Amino acid sequence: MPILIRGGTVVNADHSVRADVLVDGETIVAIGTGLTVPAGTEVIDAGGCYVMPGGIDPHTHLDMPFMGTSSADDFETGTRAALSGGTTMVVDFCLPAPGQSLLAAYQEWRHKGEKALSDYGLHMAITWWDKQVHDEMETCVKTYGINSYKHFMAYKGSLMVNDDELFQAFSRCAGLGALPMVHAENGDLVWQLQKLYFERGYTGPEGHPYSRPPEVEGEATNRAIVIADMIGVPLYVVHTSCTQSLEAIARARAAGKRVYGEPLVQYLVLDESEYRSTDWDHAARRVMSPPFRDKKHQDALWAGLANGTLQVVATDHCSFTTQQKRMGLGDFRKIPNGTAGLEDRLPVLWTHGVATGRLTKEEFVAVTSANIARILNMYPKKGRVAVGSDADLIVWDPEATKTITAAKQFSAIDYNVFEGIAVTGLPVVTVSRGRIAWKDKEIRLEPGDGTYVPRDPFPAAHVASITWKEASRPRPVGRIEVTP
Ligand code: DUC
Ligand code: ZN
Ligand code: ZN
Ligand code: ZN
Repeated sequence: MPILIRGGTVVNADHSVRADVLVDGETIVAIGTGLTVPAGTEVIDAGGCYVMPGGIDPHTHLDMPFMGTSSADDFETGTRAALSGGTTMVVDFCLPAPGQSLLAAYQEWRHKGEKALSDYGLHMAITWWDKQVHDEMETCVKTYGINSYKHFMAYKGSLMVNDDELFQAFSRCAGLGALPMVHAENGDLVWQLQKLYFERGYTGPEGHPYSRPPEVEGEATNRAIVIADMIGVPLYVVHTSCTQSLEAIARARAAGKRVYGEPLVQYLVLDESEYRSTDWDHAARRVMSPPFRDKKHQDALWAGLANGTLQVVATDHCSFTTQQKRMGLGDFRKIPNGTAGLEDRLPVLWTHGVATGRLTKEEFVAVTSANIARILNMYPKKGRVAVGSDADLIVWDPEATKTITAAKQFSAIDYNVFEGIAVTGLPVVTVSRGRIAWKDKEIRLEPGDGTYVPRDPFPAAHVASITWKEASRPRPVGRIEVTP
């Protein structure tokens, strides 16, 4: 059934305008005033509201085997939570098991994704390097529509890759037009610090942030940037949490490198003091990597978003129940790492960003949707309210309020790290590919309604590597013949 969203202000990343939006089938077919609408059109009153592109969360781990368990939200509960909070697409990570073919991992994640209510895409993680990985990356890019590859510089002994492997994988990305991404923490240092603090008796969650200080993130971010620059490939730094990492990204961008940074909404509002709670469960529920930081880092992250050094606000949604977190009782190194945020990302960011004047509503659209759609090469199909774009839309009431509580959430876990936070600004209607997904505080879509979104290679990856080879970098002078 066609849908007319009437009387609202359409907000895109570049400008806002009072207009109605007509949706027919899966796409937006008209924007303007006095539109002629087909018989049987469902009319949604958006008076006093903003009509924005649905949120895209490019960093989720749904149903992911990790640290001896599996994340609690799967593609069903995760995308339901997402839609209720105004996010209409997630991009999750295929994580091949040790020795598993990338192609098999892709099939496995597509199978998990069959339960999705919303659209989804996939990145691929590279957790070791060999000829098979090299060869299979081509099929992933050209046939499966995966144009982004995640590398863990931490999790020594399981997911971590070293500089040799980063160099080879980044080079392969450059050749295929794919975007390398990094989890930037120096995994050797983390390993040593974990051992040190554990042996000193810091066995509870308070040991977690001590073992992963901002310096280890800053070092790894800078190292990944240098490696990407040697190859001339763009780089996306996931979960940027601290000034050290932000500064490395800012330096790179000032030098003309295409480096992108992604703070999480958790880092913008929650801080390290959470780990000093005397309630073990409270602290353990907030254990994720990188950890929440001292408050002083937050102003820098907000500034980075406003000035464009950082482009995307994500969640790294990787939820574990309290029961799962208790796997780490007596040893913080065994607490499954991860926090949830899919449901709350937009309202929390609006409340702490737009309502406080740190971000404009257009910047809000940029960092929640449009920028990542561009970076992952799916713009303007996604990330924009425009004729011909997918009808992934939110009707956003900037005056609507609620207090976040686990008692009312869609996520499968039994707590919420934002518990008790009052938010102002909520999606009253979410439209996903032309269907009403969320209205009157009810989810209207079913598992399986979501569609996999393949993505074409990233043109800038090719351009950057060619430019590097041809021109931009001083090349070694010719070989010098030495004669006796
Ligand atoms: N960090 C987390 O906290 N969870 C999932 C993986 C990661 O890098
Ligand atoms: Zn299947
Ligand atoms: Zn990570
Ligand atoms: Zn992650």
